[in-house]
Amino acid sequence: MKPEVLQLSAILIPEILEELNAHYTVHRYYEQADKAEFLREHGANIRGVVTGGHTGISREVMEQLPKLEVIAVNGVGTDAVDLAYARDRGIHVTATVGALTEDVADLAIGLLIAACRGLCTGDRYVRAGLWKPTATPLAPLPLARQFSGMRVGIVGLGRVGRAVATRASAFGCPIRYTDLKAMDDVPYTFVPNLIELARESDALIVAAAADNAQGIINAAVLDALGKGGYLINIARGKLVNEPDLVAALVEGRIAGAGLDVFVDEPEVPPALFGQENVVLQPHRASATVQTRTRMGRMVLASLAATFAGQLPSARVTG
Ligand code: 8YV
Repeated sequence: MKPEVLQLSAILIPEILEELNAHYTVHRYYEQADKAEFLREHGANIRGVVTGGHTGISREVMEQLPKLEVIAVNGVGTDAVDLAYARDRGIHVTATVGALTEDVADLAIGLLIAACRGLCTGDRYVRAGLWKPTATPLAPLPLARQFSGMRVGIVGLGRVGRAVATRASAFGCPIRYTDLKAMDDVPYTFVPNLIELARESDALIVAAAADNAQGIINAAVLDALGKGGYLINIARGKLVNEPDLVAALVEGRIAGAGLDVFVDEPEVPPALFGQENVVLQPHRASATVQTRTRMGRMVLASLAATFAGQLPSARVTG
């Protein structure tokens, strides 16, 4: 009999889905109208869970899956899984560490360039037919802010933070970073204090894990970043105090932002929709065919190893 797997978030690569369906009896939790009833009926048979980094799995659902052996996170962040509880029960939690680093770093730089160069504003301007020889000089597009050479501050110098630093360095940007401690294998300047880092940066890029941090980018940090500063978040929405960020953007206390993640996805603060100084993405940093295929393969490998009685190599639970 095929092992039963509960899928908590969509997988968009057909070949990965085909393989998943070929080897397992897959229940798509997000398609269940009555989730409580579904868990009562099938919870006791579920041996594996596939979920996204942001989606994770609640402890309440885990408690209704007594035979659960593995939670394969199709993402790098495991902050939405209770790892301590999983360890206590001997459930492996795996993540796609390393598979999406380049894409996430690419998007961080893309968002920063889009925000400071006004790419989306320019796109809207052209589409609206406003680019005409007769366009009134009273309402021209404002000049943009140069990206090359910007002082970039990175919050969290893990895999993604380092990949962002490599890219920004190639644009001549001096790099500073903050983390729990200084790293001796990088040529970048360590700034222990986040407010200090913001004060010394033209752009702050949030690339930290969110397991133990919440709301660290608050009004004080944003005011230190200041009127000319940009905030980029490709990590987790909850790392930012969203009301503080919205206020800073609306009041022009920072220059702009590029956001791929939000506190309560897919909810986005409506106040941001009218802000020309913000570039918004629907949590798509890892959403390329190449990366999602790599991630999907890692998820399949984690399930296969677990059900073969082996330790999955991508486990983060030790
Ligand atoms: C993914 C993420 O988009 O890696 C993560 O932790 O949040 C994202 O890169 C998500 O996990 C896709 O399911």
